[in-house]
Amino acid sequence: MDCLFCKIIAGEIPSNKIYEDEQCYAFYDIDPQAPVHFLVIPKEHITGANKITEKNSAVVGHIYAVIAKITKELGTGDDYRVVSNCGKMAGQTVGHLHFHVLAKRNLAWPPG
Ligand code: DGP
Repeated sequence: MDCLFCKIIAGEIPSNKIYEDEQCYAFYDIDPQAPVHFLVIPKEHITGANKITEKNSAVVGHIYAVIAKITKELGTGDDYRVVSNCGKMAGQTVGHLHFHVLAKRNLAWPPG
């Protein structure tokens, strides 16, 4: 499958991995927007948040639990933002569901 993030999961494209289990993969973003900025992705190829269904949604809860664990390990405290851009207008550039985790700076709201 011609998917950048599937290739990262498969190890065909190198990444700075933080965590991996049977359901998801976490790695640092190549273009960090905060002192801590990593991505967590399901191993299943889901193209975006709009393709989450009752059937495949369990991984989303798992990913949030993994994020809580990783942020603790990275010492971000309880202050972080989770973002999943869906569609071009929202800024999605990679067609594989991903959750950005940003921490260790003050984050403005609303985002641009
Ligand atoms: P989004 O724009 O929401 O679809 O986020 C895609 C993110 O993926 C963006 O912040 C940059 C990151 N990214 C793109 N290509 C690579 C890559 O090859 N390696 C890593 N580590 N991150 C990448």
